[in-house]
Amino acid sequence: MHTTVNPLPMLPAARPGVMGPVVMGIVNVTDDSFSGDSLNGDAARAVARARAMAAAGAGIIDLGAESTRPGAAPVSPQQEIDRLLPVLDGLKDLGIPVSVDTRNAATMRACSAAGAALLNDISALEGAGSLQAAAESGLPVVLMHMQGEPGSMQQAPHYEDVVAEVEAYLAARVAACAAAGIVRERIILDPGIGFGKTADHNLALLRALPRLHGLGCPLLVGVSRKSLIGAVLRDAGRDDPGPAGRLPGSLALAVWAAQQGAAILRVHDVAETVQALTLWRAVAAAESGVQKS
Ligand code: 7PJ
Repeated sequence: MHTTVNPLPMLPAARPGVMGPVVMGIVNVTDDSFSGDSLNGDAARAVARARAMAAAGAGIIDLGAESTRPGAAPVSPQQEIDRLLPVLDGLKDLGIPVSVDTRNAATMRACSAAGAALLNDISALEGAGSLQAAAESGLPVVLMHMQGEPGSMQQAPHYEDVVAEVEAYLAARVAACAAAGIVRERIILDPGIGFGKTADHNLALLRALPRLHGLGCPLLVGVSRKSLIGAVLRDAGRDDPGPAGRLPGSLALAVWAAQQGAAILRVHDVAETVQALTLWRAVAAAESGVQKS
């Protein structure tokens, strides 16, 4: 008998009757020098946060141990692995897939062996050995566009045509994956909002999501609390409340991305995003109100 295995079981296509994007909850596992807790304490907190997000309606958890903020302390693959494995272990029975946000081949290998269900790479598997590690894992992958490197990418982002260039880059990475044995059916693409982009670049990409669907893969969009929101507010003569105050803007962009067909939304505020999407879904699925006879 021939059985078809869905290579992306966490996506909407695998959830009959449920429309709209899956919410991916962001869990950062970092040394918290403020609290001074041990690594074990951090892992326990990360596990608790992931469980709360799953209970609030997240469909995927994205675990990351490397900060990509400018000026952030570099993390070695071994440190990354040491932070991630206890959390993956603590989430074995979570019931929803756990993704790992990493640029390192060694971390991909260790985490896939430890139960990760998805590899999320902001460098689109360009790192040394990453294509091979991802191919060997058999896991689905997220390929994200970034111009430059995290430490300096916001200094002078430049494109002649941001949408065409992001589209061409992602197409080239899909081809590189195919050559390495990662089939298109296992690939999720991401325009990389905020990664080497001005506010105008980011807005153009958010408008172009339908065009990016032409690449033939589901799209992941990450806008949650990003500086794009602050930049747009300042342009409109409003104050930027800073990351912790950007929830309303994050929700507006999440609903926009949902309407444009995004498959996964990567967010910090799971319960709030699930509420916004529930209302978006109700309107999108509503009957016309015209009496059928
Ligand atoms: C993204 C990410 C994103 C994907 C981060 C932040 C920065 N991975 N990792 N897409 N952003 N795929 O959350 O502000 O947009 S870290």
